[in-house]
Amino acid sequence: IESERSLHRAIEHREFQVHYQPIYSGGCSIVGFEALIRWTDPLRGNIPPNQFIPLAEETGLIVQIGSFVLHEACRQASDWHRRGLFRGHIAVNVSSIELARQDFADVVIFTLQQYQTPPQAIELEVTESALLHDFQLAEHHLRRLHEYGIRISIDDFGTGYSSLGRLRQLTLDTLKIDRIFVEGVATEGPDRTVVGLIISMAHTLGLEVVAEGVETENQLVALRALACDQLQGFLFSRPVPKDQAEFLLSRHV
Ligand code: G
Ligand code: G
Ligand code: MN
Ligand code: NA
Repeated sequence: IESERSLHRAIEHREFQVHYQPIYSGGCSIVGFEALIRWTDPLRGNIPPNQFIPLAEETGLIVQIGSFVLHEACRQASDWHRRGLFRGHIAVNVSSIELARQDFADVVIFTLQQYQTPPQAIELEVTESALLHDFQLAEHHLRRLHEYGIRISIDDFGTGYSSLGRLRQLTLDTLKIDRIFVEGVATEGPDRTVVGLIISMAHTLGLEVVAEGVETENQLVALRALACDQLQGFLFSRPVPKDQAEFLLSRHV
């Protein structure tokens, strides 16, 4: 468990870095990347997000951390677009704390403008539980951001409990199926059934589906058979630093 002090220091000393995990189409070309924060403490080395994101949320420091990740993602997306290296999107995780702020949508749009980032080059990942707190405000932000052209996805889908009625109210592009369901998709049983149902439902609503946590060839085969649109997981690549992401792009485009 981290202290608030060490988090403050890490922000001041710029100990955070953004890594990028590729997201592939069914045909195995890279359609997006998920931006994931990494903290390297000079003495203790790598500290996983699970060990500091909860504290960052409790202390409100997640607002600064989230802002850092969004700036990096916008800068990177603009750079890749300008260089003609990549025309897909970078997905950024949004915490419930950020989404609950009155100025959230304004700040996001302002950041894109600052880097002249094409709106469709950024996706915001929101969990079902982040929507629960103040659904009205969250819906308002997401509608505005979507109208601006930013992509919106529901992260860890299936683990929270958003009603279908509420999901329909949101302007979304993508559902990301939580890896807990993807784990069991290769064998016949409830997980495969659930994944199949999520995909049919998403397609009925006009949404694309990303399977997260794809680790085996058998899972990939099963997901293709269920018409899953996009795939992400260690089978393809771990989250990697920018230079390695560019290497993956040069191999795949
Ligand atoms: O990268 P890793 O799988 O270790 O991430 C663990 C958890 O931390 C995941 O739930 C992921 O969504 C979260 N996380 C990683 N980067 C960010 C970030 O930039 N912002 C927020 N809010 N959560 C993040
Ligand atoms: O909650 P969220 O979906 O944002 O979590 C993203 C996290 O999932 C990242 O920290 C990433 O390291 C992790 N992740 C990505 N692919 C895989 C995978 O194939 N298996 C496992 N176990 N974790 C993964
Ligand atoms: Mn995510
Ligand atoms: Na997820």
